[in-house]
Amino acid sequence: MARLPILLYPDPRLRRKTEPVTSFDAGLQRLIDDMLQTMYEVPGIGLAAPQVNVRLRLLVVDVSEQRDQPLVLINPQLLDRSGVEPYEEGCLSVPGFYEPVQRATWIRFRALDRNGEPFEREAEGLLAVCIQHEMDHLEGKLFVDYLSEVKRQRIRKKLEKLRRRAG
Ligand code: QAP
Ligand code: CO
Repeated sequence: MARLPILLYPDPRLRRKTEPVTSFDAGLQRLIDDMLQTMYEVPGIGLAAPQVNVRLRLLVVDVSEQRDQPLVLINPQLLDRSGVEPYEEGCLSVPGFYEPVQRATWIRFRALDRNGEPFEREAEGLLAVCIQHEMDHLEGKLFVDYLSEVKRQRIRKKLEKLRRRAG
């Protein structure tokens, strides 16, 4: 397994369209394991394929305290949602910044697991928020898009400065 480099906002590759996964081969299994390892090592609670420069509809999450409940969602679809509340969100591609975003507090979704088997599930609280955040990545959307122009620019400028300093 390998830790993958994560693209940082405002990298334009975070905005690209993603394609459905059609092949559940060894390459995909390796990508999933690498994404899980990357998420656990940082550590984070969710990671979507575009963040590691892969244009596929694939994401991993684990919001458990023991870090032992990995969830792999492939070609996910939102079936239903309810309730709206602000939740303080961060993002592995926007390190160091946390801002409240309004999301549904309960969702029902459908996805394929890592073997290509379809499943349906409900989620609430942090898990529901995290899945919606990661599904946004598949559309090239970031949590900073929900913030005011002023806040977004401030975050962008600070991260650009950091990146220049890091080379
Ligand atoms: C998305 O984000 C999320 O700034 C997943 O310096 C986050 O795992 C959804 C992270 C919160 C809902 C609530 C962020 C790690 C991890 C940072 C993450 C950082 C190091 C973010
Ligand atoms: Co994110």
